[in-house]
Amino acid sequence: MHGSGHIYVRVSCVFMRIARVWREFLLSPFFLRMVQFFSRFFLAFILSFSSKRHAPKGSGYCASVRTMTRVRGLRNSKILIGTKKKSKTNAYSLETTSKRTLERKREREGEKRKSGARKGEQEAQRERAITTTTTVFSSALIRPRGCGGGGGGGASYSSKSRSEKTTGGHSGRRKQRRPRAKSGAAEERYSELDDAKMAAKSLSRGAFILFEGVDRCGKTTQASKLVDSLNQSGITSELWRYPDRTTTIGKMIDDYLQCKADSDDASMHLLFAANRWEKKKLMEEKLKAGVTLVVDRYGYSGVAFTTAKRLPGLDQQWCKHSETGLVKPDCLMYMEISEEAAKKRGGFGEERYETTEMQKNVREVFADLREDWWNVVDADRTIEEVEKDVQKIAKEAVERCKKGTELQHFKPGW
Ligand code: FDM
Ligand code: MG
Repeated sequence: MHGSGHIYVRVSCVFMRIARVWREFLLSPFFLRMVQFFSRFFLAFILSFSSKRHAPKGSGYCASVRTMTRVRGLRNSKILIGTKKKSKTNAYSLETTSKRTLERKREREGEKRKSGARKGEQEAQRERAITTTTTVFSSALIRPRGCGGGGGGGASYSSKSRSEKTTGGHSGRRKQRRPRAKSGAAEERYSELDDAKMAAKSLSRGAFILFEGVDRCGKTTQASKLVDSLNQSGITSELWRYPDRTTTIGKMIDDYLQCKADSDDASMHLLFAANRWEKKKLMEEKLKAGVTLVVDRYGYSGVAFTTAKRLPGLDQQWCKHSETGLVKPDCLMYMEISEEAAKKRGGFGEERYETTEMQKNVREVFADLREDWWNVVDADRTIEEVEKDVQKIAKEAVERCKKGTELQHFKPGW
């Protein structure tokens, strides 16, 4: 009995000690703060689920709900609950003292305001653009000729004359600007037709007119006659010849043709092509600047003369390769002459390819190269007769290019 009584005493002592520690813990300020913290947190948590509709905008209630809603999503937010404010509507307001949260909130609100303003601005711009476009294109009115100043501009709008009218003609920048459409003022409107003409005008350029054929076919005569007549009729044109014997490459070619120097056939073919490549940029610039180029021989001669040598490896395909990427002519006049008519025009000169056999082979290759779009001109006739045809074909090409077409280039394999 004595033993069991001792055990009871010891157990009760342990319990008493635990109860004392527990009491101390419950009465400790730490525990009280914990209780306070969690009860307020719980209250705010419940409030965050209740409808915001019941509380007036801007009230503490709304703020606390919003804060708590966000708090639920914020892991490291530090919340101190100790202020229980009563708002006008008796709603509870919870104050978060997390500076970062408040800062972020302000930042976000600032951004929202900014993007809102930007959106508003964009919207206004878009509306303005739509209004302008509708005003311009829905209008069937074509600006009366008289108000645009007439002149070389023709039907296309003349921003120069208009801006000169309005600004006194002293603003260079404004001259290039597109005129603004003002509703109600017929003079300030331009039509869709004008726009199309403007677009075409930007592609307006000179024509690349090419003469090809065997020796003695009269292409040099016709080419120079054409240039003269085009220039006389106000079409700026130049006569170009290939090979261009004036360049360094051209001089090497000249030596070869005059049998002053000998060289490998493949490298000679490439030299002839290089002679065209070295002038490609200039050719494009001239054409884009509106100059019509009348060219005596080009890549077709290059392919025809090298292929005519009938050398292994130097076939048509190989010969065409070096021409790929060069400017393609807009108009090709192939001067077709019979062997008899060519013979009547006098003997060949001293140059390398001026032999009957070579010319016969060249003629065959040209026949093989011929495409549907070529203009085959009967060169057996008199100079005047041929000239008539040549001029008609050339003027058509000039007109076509003046209206506006993009420059063409030789594609791989052509
Ligand atoms: N020729 C011309 C070529 O062999 N390859 C070319 O690429 C070119 C443009 O050079 F017998 C030849 C053709 C001709 C010679 O021409 C010079 P002209 O038009 O006869 O001067
Ligand atoms: Mg010749």
